[in-house]
Amino acid sequence: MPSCRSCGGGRLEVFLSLGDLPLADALLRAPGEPEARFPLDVAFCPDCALAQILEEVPPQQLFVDNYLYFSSFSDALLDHARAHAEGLVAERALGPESLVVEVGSNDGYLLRHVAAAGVPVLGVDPAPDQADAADAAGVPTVREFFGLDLARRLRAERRPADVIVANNVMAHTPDLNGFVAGLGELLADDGVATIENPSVEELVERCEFDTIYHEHFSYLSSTSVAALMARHGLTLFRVEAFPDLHGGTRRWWVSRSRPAEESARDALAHEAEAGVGGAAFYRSFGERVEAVRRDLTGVVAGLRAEGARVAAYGAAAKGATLLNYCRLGTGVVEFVVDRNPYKQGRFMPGTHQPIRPPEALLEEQPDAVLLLAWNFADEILAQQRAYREAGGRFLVPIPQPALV
Ligand code: DWN
Ligand code: ZN
Repeated sequence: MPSCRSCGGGRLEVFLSLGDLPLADALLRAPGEPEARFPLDVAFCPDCALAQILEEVPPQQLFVDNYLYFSSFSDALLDHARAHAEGLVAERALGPESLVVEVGSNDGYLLRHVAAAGVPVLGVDPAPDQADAADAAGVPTVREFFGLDLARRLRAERRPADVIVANNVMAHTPDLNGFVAGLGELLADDGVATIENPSVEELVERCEFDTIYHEHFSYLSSTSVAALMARHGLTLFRVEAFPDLHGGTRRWWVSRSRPAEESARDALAHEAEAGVGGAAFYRSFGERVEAVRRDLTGVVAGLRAEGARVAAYGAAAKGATLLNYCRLGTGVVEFVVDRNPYKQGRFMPGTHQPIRPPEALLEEQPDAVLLLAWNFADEILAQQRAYREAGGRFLVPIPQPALV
């Protein structure tokens, strides 16, 4: 059993095994392409409260060789990012003398709003196509993985950062301590870092097991984040909750010098009350996941028995986990649609559904569409009004299967 990737503790307790699954974002160019599978086991560390997977797939294979995720295909996410960028500029009184760095900057979806306010920015992201898109959007991007070494070079070559934004990236980093040490190294003395990731509390409570895949090395809570930061001389001083983003997201604000605010104290007290820092909170999760698999496969089988055609919406990483764990192959779910042109023409990992543009729903008018990107249900259901008015129905899989 490996040691905890945060505290090095040797008491990890596996609470969920999803089997050997393909890489969730490794969309195939052809159905017959060879594809690697890796064990997907999730464990809890009783010493620092970090939930984490045991398998360590090389980040180069996960995020560079064949990575097609672009942040700018969800209006809700773009609105969220713009609001954060504008809020940072105002609250931190940023200007031409400041520097804002985003780690995991993808296609410049957030930093472009900071740059538009006249504030110098720097993106950090090793994914080549996404970095090219960021450069084209006026966001200069360092194409490397972030860690202590890069932080030292950036501080020496440029200047300390007044703000570091890390959205959906800290959980994607196998070397958590190197990542956080890098934050501390790059941050100016009075600087702040904002770290945004889905919350493990909602993941467990809403049975969002499909958000577990090899890209997500850690499943974070305010409790585990506070312990991780303290190890590197940083304080968790503010916690914001976004219950509807990515199935329940937290934004953790950290700094060297700022005292904890009420929101941080409340978040830690709430998690202590809910038991998020203890192993018992996770123990029944596996049974509940199995129940969702049974119910979902039952609903889909029932539809097929009535002669219904079933497709899916969202070639999301979580969609790959769901289709593979529930063994929903092309004989059951015929194809997947997605707005991201980089994903169209590819095939889902493991289950090999072809990925087509959303227009295919009106062309083919399947009876039901499994909503793999359930975290954007409002946006997608509104967008697909014509399909629904023509009688089409969406099957929302999480927290339990529901036809809408
Ligand atoms: O950490 C991560 C989370 C936050 O986002 C990354 N591992 C990558 C990604 O995970 P995901 O692929 O499960 O995320 P999404 O953003 O929920 O995937 C949604 C998919 O649906 C994307 O491929 C884009 C697509 N989409 C669409 O086709 N039409 C999304 C919207 C909103 C739409 O209207
Ligand atoms: Zn630990």
